Amino acid sequence: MTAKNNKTVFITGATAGIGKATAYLLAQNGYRLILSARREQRLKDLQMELQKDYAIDCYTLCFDVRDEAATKKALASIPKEFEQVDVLVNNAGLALGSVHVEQAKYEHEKQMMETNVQGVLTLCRWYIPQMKGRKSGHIINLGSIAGKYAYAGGAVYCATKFALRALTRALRMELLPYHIKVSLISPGAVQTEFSTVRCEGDTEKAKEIYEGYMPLQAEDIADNIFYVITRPKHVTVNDIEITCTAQANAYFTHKENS
Ligand code: NDP
Ligand code: 8X3
Repeated sequence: MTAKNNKTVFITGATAGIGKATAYLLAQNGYRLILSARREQRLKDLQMELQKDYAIDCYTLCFDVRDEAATKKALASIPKEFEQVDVLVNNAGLALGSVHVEQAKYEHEKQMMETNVQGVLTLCRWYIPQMKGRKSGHIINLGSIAGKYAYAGGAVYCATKFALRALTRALRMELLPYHIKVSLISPGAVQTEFSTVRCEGDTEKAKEIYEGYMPLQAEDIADNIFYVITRPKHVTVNDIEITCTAQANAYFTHKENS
């Protein structure tokens, strides 16, 4: 039986990859969870599994972070017992396409900007007032090495993650008097549905991205998130940059058979 933890963690983008792995790890450690994403059935299945296997309190919310009104409506519907959020993990995000700017689609750019930047801001705006009121809380944003090293074919995705890094730093300063922690985790390549989404469902192309080396796994980043959450009250991890051993940065990955 899992020992209960009295902290509530809200994870956006919990239906796949890093968000889902984080939900498992935190459930194993008895945290109360609020999990969100757009795919409702996946959320329900995950909730059932976590409640059954770890006997945790788990609430799910289905909404698109790009839709401010829908997001606020969903957040306002949260029952009293899940009202206090101690840790907000802004994880929902995506890249679409790997083409040069002049070939890129406006709709893709819009979706990346609205998900990776504005979605994060909407969630922050909702939870910061209660965190300020309690003078405690923690916001963890999922950045990327793409937010540190811009690369050709990733202009807009990189721009969203550079923006996220900037807003994370500004938030850290704004929230300093309120003892609210703000952390950024910036991974390199992680083997998740991210590449399938980026390649617009072309699973063969997505698979090739991870060939010839051992990429990070979603569980590696969940482990980072758990570490960041479990530091003592007086310690804040501001920034983690993490890559697999075969990757130095966005430009250099050592592939064995290429
Ligand atoms: P996945 O594609 O595996 O998971 C993305 C999650 O985000 C899904 O649960 C998806 O759920 C959710 N999501 C996407 N768009 C929306 C939306 N508009 N509204 C609500 N939820 C949404 O990717 P990862 O787990 O790899 O990515 C998680 C985060 O990590 C992202 O911010 C990504 O940029 C970042 N990252 C990923 C890296 C990688 O190589 N994989 C490396 C560095 C950073 P649903 O579709 O059900 O809505
Ligand atoms: C995802 C990592 O290198 O595909 O954020 O941009 S990368």
